[in-house]
Amino acid sequence: MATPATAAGPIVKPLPPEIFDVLGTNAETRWEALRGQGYHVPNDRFFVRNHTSTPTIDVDTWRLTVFGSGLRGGPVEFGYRDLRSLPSESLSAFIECAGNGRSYYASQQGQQVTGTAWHLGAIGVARWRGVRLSTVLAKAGISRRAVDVLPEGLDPDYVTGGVNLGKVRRPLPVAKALEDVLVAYEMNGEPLPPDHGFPVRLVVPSWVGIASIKWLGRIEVADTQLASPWDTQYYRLIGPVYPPDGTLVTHQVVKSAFELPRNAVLPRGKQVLTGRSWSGNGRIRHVDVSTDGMTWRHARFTSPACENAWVQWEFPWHPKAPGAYTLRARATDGTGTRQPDVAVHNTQGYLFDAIVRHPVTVV
Ligand SMILES: Nc1nc2c(c(=O)[nH]1)N[C@H]1C(S)=C(S)[C@@H](COP(=O)(O)O)O[C@H]1N2
Ligand SMILES: [Mo]
Repeated sequence: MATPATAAGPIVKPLPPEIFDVLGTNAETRWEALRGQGYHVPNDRFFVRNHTSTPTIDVDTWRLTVFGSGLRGGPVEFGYRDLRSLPSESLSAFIECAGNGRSYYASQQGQQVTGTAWHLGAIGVARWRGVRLSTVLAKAGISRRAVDVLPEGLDPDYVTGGVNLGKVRRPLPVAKALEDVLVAYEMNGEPLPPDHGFPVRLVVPSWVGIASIKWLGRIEVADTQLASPWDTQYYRLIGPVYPPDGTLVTHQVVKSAFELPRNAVLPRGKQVLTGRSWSGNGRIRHVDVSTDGMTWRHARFTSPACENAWVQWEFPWHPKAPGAYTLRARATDGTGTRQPDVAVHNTQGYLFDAIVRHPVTVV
């Protein structure tokens, strides 16, 4: 009999160094690997954030169990084919880690933060297909008294600092769960790849990535508020400007990135800079680019600017002299919020929204 294949590391898919930077159990997409790509990030270029490791799940025995005090009756189970036979829906949405950009708290602002030191590559936009969570919850008999749902992954327990925090799980208020959340089984027209949650994951548009639980196994529905370390200990903004127990992180913030390597070497003469901007608070209205830190000009949009996803843009540039330059892009989102020069510090380094200074050398 063949030996079951075991993954060499926490991530199953290949991680070629020209596409990914590996950070512990995670892999971030290099922004230069998105240049020339379309609106959606191909599955083999999409960043991976694993608390532990990608599990192998047998789809024939896999079940999603929905249970709890917020149902009118007892637990309800769904198999993979049950879900696939329900009405399906597709949407384009980003999944972005709340800590995306975290390394810039230290490198741009000289501030200490804990957590994975991502640059800006802990984001991707995909076309997701699946069943609305509202449809699944209706089938399971959600009651009008339901307050919170608690989706839980099937990956190994998360153990940190000698403490077992259990399965990766995070409560979601019923209002959001019923609004626009997808129980997704397809990513860019293919079954979900193992690293991205096969057989099914949640996609929670506009919210921090932790809400989009992968390898979904159970959903508790409760008529009381639920809690987990992922909303009491992590994913809270803690710092001088916040209340003592912090502020819960829900929506993502506005950000921009150039599709260039850090410290890119660029030729002198006419060229076109490209990038993308996004926000968890409405579509991007405009993007300004500066190559000298003083003057700003609008970038030209080369894709639609979609809510819950991003906009692609380009900016013609003609550097006349060789030397070191600092590129800056700053977006304004649907609420009129423009990226600031400095992000407000929080101890765990979430939601870095400041303009990122991108050094390049012209030769
Ligand atoms: N079960 C489970 N779900 C999870 C995680 C995890 O480790 N286990 N990581 C979360 C975090 S922090 C992020 S940012 C996204 C990343 O999704 P991706 O790996 O498909 O890019 O998945 C979320 N869902
Ligand atoms: Mo994350």
